[in-house]
Amino acid sequence: MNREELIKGIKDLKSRHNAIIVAHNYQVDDVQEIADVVGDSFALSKHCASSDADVIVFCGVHFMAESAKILSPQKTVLLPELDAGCPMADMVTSEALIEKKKLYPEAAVVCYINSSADVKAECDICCTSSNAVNIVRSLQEKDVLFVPDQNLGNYVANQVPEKNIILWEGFCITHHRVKVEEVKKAKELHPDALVLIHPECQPEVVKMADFVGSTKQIIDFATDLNHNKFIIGTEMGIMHKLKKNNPNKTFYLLSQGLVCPNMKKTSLLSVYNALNEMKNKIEVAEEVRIKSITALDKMLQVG
Ligand code: CIZ
Ligand code: SF4
Repeated sequence: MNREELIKGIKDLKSRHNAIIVAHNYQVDDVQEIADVVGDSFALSKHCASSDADVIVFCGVHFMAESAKILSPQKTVLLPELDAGCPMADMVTSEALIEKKKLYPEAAVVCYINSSADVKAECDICCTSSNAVNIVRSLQEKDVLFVPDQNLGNYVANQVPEKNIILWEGFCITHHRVKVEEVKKAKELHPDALVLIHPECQPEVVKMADFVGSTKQIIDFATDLNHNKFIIGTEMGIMHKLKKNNPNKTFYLLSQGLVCPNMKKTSLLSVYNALNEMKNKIEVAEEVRIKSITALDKMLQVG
């Protein structure tokens, strides 16, 4: 099938199965274009929960489809590429976390949404890169065990100095490799561009940013600001929406290394195949789901 046939086939399958397609901001352009909604993981999961679709095709990585399933247990959730995982999320297991918690019995346990349902089930509260600072600030406890991203944890620690943040040694392979030299070079090449950086980058890199934020915050900032040149320090998939929303502004990707191989696995063909065969269903054991939804609900209460 060629591209047009695939797009037409996906549309037909969508209406036959009463399905919606949601795509993360890091997906390839073609997949973003066929999606009903494009956004960050939590916004997409919330959208899925409030939709009346029977089937959700989640174009993203495993923990994201799992979060959608946690919030929509009665719906069928398909992950087009079953081996699209998040290496950072895999850097913490529930077993290792249970052991670590024994060392810090007084600490609140906060998990970044980039974690498995099993890990979320062991945490007090979840956070995203949009709300991590507010979530940690809202806690009663002074000690906070933050998993799995050491870089986001470090960023939060700087913003909320009254807390004692215990870091986990996880990191995003894509954001962690951005170098200070690359930021310096990009600034030299584009001196009048503002530098927007994701907090999954290392602290020295984050320090050089004009603005630090999640994918949604970066898109909103660049769209709303009366400025027209930006250097973008997050995964390259975000460039599609930035350019589409702002045809008169110029965006430079900070580093050619800002590619998440797992996010790039999903294609029109894999979306078509998943829907056609109704395959790659994501399941979360009910006991784990109930425990993990508590961490997500608590995050929602903080807002
Ligand atoms: O929560 C998300 O979707 C992730 C992983 C990043 C972001 O900044 O949106
Ligand atoms: Fe995981 Fe990083 Fe890829 Fe996001 S960009 S899915 S954190 S590996």
